[in-house]
Amino acid sequence: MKTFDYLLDIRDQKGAGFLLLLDPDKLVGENLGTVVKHAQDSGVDAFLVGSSLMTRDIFERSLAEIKKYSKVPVIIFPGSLFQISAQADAILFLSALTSRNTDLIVGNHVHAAPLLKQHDLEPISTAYLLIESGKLTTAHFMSDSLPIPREKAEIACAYSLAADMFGFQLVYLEAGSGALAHVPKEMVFAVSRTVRMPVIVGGGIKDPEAANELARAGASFIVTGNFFEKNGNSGKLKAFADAVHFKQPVPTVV
Ligand code: 1GP
Repeated sequence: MKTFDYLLDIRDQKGAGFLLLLDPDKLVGENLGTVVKHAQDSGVDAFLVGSSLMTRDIFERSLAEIKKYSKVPVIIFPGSLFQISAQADAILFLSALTSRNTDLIVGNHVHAAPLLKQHDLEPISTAYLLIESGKLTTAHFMSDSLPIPREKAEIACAYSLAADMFGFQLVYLEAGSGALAHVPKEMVFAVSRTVRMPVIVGGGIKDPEAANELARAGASFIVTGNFFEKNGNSGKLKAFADAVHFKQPVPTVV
């Protein structure tokens, strides 16, 4: 089964999917096997692996370790062309539509595409939209984005509609890792009613209540990372997963 189809199934069954971002740079010194197993047991539906800025040459090694223990898909969330690997199940083929750097809209993709084909790595075409979130995040800075103002849902809708018309598979509303404020639920609601494609929301989601609100507003997938990189918070993974999986299973009639 394609990873994208798996993700759609999860969304349909559970209301929304819970994706955990593993940034290899931030997990130095951690036992990745333990992290992965605990996340799976807590209800994480897939792992995203990547970083807006990697300062160590540990991408392949980290990915191998994550793949070794993961029973759910491992999807590259690339911060650069250096984050491509045959070891993953899929890659978010990101076009940073809010960027002012054409290489990040379509440019690096020309270099990447033949490699993805050679590796038989499933690309999931993703319109990546940076949303204003209270401070300049690494994602905003590195993607050279002019972020969409948080109260201007209509701009996010228009971008998403254009992305839908181009045929993107996903739209990612990104507040940036460690954002002060996550994407507003009103924007998630508006975008998810405007386009048919699934909406991913990430950045600055710090409690299960916010995750639940965003999922109920229409996010198909919720991404968190930063919160669980901090000591002592991994025990809250299950509460997040349960909050994202808001749809109750339909009882079987006997
Ligand atoms: C970043 O959306 C992700 O792309 C995760 O953000 O680290 O703030 O949870 P956080």
